Amino acid sequence: QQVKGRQDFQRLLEAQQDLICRYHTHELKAHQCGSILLQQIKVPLPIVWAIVRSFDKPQVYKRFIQTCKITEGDGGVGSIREVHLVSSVPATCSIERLEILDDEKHIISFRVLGGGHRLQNYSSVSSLHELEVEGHPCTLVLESYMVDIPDGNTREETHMFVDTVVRCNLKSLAQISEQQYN
Ligand code: A9S
Repeated sequence: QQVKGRQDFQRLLEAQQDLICRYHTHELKAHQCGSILLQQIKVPLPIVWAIVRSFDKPQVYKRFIQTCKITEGDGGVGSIREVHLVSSVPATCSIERLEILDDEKHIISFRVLGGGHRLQNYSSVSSLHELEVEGHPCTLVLESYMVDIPDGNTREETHMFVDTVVRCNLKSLAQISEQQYN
């Protein structure tokens, strides 16, 4: 995606390079694939973070999720959620554990423990970064993931499939954030 305010973006990447490398570097095994996507949202960070940090309510912006319930924990690190997916996707449910929730660095990470779908060992990290574009407060979201390549699928197919889902979630996050802000 194109990011407006190129210089601001470059400055941000330089300033936060340690954090980005630390949280978005995944050690991939031979049967795994991963990627990183970014989304710029023209909304101040606290509004976006409030949506992203709610481990118990992913359905607010993830359109493939129909319902979610916490089965273990209080929504903090170590909590486990059971999400039920909409009927249009080739999957039923997913059991996911909250791995990182950092309200200062604005990082959230979860890992798939199991469920009725093909994305085994999926894990993702999302980080939010404050950015000013043309004088307006903006949020840059970086989301990286890794996942096992399912039997019978190629690396490219897996990569394309997951990128499509994540891009869709990020676009929806931008929409919902903008609705709340405006
Ligand atoms: O939920 C996320 O943040 C990211 C992804 C890639 C979720 C994928 C998914 O929920 C489906 C959309 C249903 C696709 C899972 C866990 C498995 C799928 O097959």
